[in-house]
Amino acid sequence: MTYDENGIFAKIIRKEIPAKIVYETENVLAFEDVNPKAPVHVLIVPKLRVMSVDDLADEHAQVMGELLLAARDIARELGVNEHGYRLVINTNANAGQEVFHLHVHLLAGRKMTWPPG
Ligand code: DGP
Repeated sequence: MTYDENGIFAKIIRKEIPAKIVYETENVLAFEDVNPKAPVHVLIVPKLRVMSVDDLADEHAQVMGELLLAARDIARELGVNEHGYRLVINTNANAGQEVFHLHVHLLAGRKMTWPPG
């Protein structure tokens, strides 16, 4: 599989289709999930053309660090950091990945169960 330049998140990053953007830096974009699974459900994506964690190269370490720090800042901005939140990165078929542009789900606003189904 190769990265799809016309994929949904590539279009959101290029602002070709709308999304409720909650955070943006040079390397990272975050927006509300269209089909939320919790009261707060934000998707945090690197602007890199990377399909999944399995597609990462060592040179992406800096941007992936920025992604995690973005999650920290977004959780604080949305006021969910103290009660808590879950970060999820689905990778390939068994994890249920549907969109092949690497993304972190930030889920919050309700009690979550463990382990995930
Ligand atoms: P995953 O299963 O990890 O690949 O999650 C993909 C998520 O992307 C899923 O929770 C729904 C969300 N999603 C799919 N299409 C769109 C879209 O067009 N806009 C937004 N905001 N989210 C989308």
